[in-house]
Amino acid sequence: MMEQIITQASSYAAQIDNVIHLIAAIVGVWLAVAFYVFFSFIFKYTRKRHPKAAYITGETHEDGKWVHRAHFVVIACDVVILVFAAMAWHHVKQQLPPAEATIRIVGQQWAWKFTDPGLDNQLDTVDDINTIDELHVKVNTVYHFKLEAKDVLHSFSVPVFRLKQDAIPGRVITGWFKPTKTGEYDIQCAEMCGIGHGVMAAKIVVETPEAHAAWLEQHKSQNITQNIKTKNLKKLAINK
Ligand SMILES: [Cu+2]
Repeated sequence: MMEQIITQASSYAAQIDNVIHLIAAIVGVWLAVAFYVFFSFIFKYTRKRHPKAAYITGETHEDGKWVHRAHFVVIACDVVILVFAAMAWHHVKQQLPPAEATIRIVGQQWAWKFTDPGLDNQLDTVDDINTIDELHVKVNTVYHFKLEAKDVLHSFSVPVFRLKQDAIPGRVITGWFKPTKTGEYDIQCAEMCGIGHGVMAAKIVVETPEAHAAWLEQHKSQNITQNIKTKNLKKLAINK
């Protein structure tokens, strides 16, 4: 159902959708029951058929049963939802499968900066590739991300991955995702972060290993120069 509305493009998207389906099904049944009772009472207890209203306090054991029984069923439904939600949470947020690549994501007013480890697959080396508002990743690869915020709270959200993670100034938050479908998808900031929040959109390009290798090759020389420049500037600052 959810996949018809929005593509599933990560390894855990289906599990999260299943929790949404479960909640929709349970709530849907209760909605139908509530409407059935509501309308049947409207038709059954018309003024013509029952001119005098009965005053029911709910204090007798017989009356109380109608409240308690419904309560227990609602609690049972809550427990079922909790179990499936906790399983999804554990898989997505508390497990960290071994990384095949690690990227850095920095949110700031009002753009996303991405750092790809480059050809050596190591962050903080000279061949790192920095991009603004455009993230390139390889399909079927487990990525760890190091998420940071430079100024205020942001939230890194990739709807097709069913991924959303707050970025908090002063903290480096590690998470993971595994893209499963090639294509270009939206990245959004999902936390009000100032007047430009609405324009803080970016895109993620999930590509085949060959296309990703070509992208790395295409960007390496340009970024090596940029990084060396930055390093030299840092050195100059230290020497002063
Ligand atoms: Cu924002």
